[in-house]
Amino acid sequence: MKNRWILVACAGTLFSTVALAEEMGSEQKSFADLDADRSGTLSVEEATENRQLTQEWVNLDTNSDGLLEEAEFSRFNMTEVSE
Ligand SMILES: [Ca+2]
Repeated sequence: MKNRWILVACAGTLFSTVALAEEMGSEQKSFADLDADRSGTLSVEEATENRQLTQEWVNLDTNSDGLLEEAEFSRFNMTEVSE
């Protein structure tokens, strides 16, 4: 009985580790990866893949045109590193 609980606990840890790894992987997508239509800018729809990018969107879209250019996106990468 005790072993069973240890197994459940281990499985839970494993699942949360996998989930975290997947989340971190998605956060590290490059501008080119996110720019699905190769327009040279990121739309809100393209940015939804990256939750943190979506959260920072208002701060990053400095010219408020609703799109992120590569220069604006590079500020997001710098923000991420400094945190
Ligand atoms: Ca913009």
